[in-house]
Amino acid sequence: MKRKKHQRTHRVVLAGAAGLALACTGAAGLAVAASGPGHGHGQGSTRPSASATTGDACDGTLSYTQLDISATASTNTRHVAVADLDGDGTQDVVAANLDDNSVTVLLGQGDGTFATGTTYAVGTHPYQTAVADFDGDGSLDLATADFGGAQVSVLLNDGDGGFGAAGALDVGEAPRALAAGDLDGDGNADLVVAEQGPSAVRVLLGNGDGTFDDQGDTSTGSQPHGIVVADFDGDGAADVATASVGSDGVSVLLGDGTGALGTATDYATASRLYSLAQGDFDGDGTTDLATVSNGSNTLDVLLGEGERDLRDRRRVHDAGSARRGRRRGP
Ligand SMILES: [Ca+2]
Ligand SMILES: [Ca+2]
Ligand SMILES: [Ca+2]
Ligand SMILES: [Ca+2]
Repeated sequence: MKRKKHQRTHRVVLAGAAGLALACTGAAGLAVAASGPGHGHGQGSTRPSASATTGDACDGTLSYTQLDISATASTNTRHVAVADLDGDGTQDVVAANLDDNSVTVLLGQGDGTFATGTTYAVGTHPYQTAVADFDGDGSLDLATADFGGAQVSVLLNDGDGGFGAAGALDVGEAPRALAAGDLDGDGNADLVVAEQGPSAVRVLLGNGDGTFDDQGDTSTGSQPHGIVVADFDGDGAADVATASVGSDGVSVLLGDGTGALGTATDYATASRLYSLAQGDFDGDGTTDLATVSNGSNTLDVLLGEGERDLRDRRRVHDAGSARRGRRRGP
């Protein structure tokens, strides 16, 4: 296994954090937002907390200042996302409040601090938020996976970082995660939803006006808990990958460019996967995957091979051990 040495490790301890997001925030440098049940779970005191650099660039020279942000009185904020929601060039934060059936939007003020949060009602038990421009007006909108309600809530941006009443889309049971991407290449943002109940991913093709066409379910590994959209085989069409909490593996479903997904190919990993991230981690130009295991406290990195041959390009291998990919389904 190849290992790259890192010059420096930065560690920030956030007790009980379950979600984490990082972003360069212009003059404020790097902002860190974290969330989790450990912050007073069940005591009505959970809130997103944030730290920011005191430097003026994201150059790896970091010092942290703890910012006490009381974003919400609700409990159990499970996920945070970072995006510029009001278009002022400064990154903002949106927190999904699992037990308050709401999201809280914290607008960044450009100096590492955030304005008082504004909370918007969504469906039952929102577990994760995805950010994209669903109505094509140039402002980023929000969608939540409402775990308890078998719904996805969509909140459209008014252009200033404010959001209207949530619209609801019915999906499969126990949606745990969702991601935005353009599955059919029409320029409109689409959604993919990881459904823990049926162990499937649902594709919702965006019409570009904030509405979606439901394309139905495609099976994944057992109980998907994380989901990403990226082009894993390099054919220009968006694909989907999910991380399973129930079957110790990552499923890759190749898109055909029309919004349809092929049969999942599963890759074995450590147990109880809770989240999934994509990126080119080894710099070879192909898309890789990283997933963390709640069961064994490990990080699995799956490096994409990206060959054009169909059989080869379905392969992803585990950076830490021999390839264990196997074809799923009949
Ligand atoms: Ca902003
Ligand atoms: Ca929009
Ligand atoms: Ca689309
Ligand atoms: Ca592809």
